[in-house]
Amino acid sequence: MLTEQQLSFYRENGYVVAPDILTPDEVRTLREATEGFIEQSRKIAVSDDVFDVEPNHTAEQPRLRRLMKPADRHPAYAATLKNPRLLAILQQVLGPDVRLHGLKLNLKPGRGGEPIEWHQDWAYFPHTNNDVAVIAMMINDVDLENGPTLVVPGSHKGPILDHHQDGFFAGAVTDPAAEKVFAKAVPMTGKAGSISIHHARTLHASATNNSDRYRPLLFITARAADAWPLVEKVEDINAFNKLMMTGQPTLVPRMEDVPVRLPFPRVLGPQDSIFEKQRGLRNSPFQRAMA
Ligand SMILES: O=C(O)CCC(=O)C(=O)O
Repeated sequence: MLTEQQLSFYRENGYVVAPDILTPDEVRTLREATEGFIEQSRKIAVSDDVFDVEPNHTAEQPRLRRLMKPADRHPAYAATLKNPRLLAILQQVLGPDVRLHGLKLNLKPGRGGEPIEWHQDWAYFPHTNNDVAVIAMMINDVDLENGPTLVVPGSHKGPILDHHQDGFFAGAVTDPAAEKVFAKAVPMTGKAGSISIHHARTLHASATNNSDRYRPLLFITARAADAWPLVEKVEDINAFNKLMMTGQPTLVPRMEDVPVRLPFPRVLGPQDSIFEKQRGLRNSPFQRAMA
């Protein structure tokens, strides 16, 4: 569970890091599973439905940046969705009734693992109310060298910035005026077994991995059961209700006065990956810093 202090820090700043949430055994199982998938990715040359790899990925030097649908690939990842400590924390943050939005594993290989550009998750998936949050589980230590997630404190209370370029959703902030805001960012670092939580409206990015270590982070995105998605189509209510992690579903969305800018039109196909989508960004503070 989060302490009162951690919870109020989260509410005020839109993020918090909490140490020692996963047990050493849980961390070991997640790490072994993850190392296994890095090994397996040697067999593929380009990204497919399971492995999303960097352009310079090879069998000799595997550069796996995301494992798709991790809960379907290994029981260690699926188990995190039922972990009682994580569920209790989600209830503290989102209320008693919590629905999964998604689980993803971002790996960020060492020696130049790609940055993720500044964005707000809410720009991808706005809901009818503010109770949407992301837990990141640190499977290895995350430090300043290996590409921690960076967050702008308090930005969850601000506007949704423009994420469009040339009339298409670009998946990253394109407003040049936002750069003075990025300068206020802080890194979310911690030992393996720690978690970070950020609000879906919090402005965040992640830096290049300059270490020689992988930086795997397993992300649970979750929402209050009454936070209704404005983009994801709910066509089958039974399937939608199977996403309940704890508590009761509802047919009564809770409406709040939230800022929304829809992520349309989208670029479809392989470009729909956050990495490929963001690659087309003309005004990237990270690419400028590396040039
Ligand atoms: O990998 C990270 O540090 C951040 C990931 C992220 O923001 C995302 O995948 O939306």
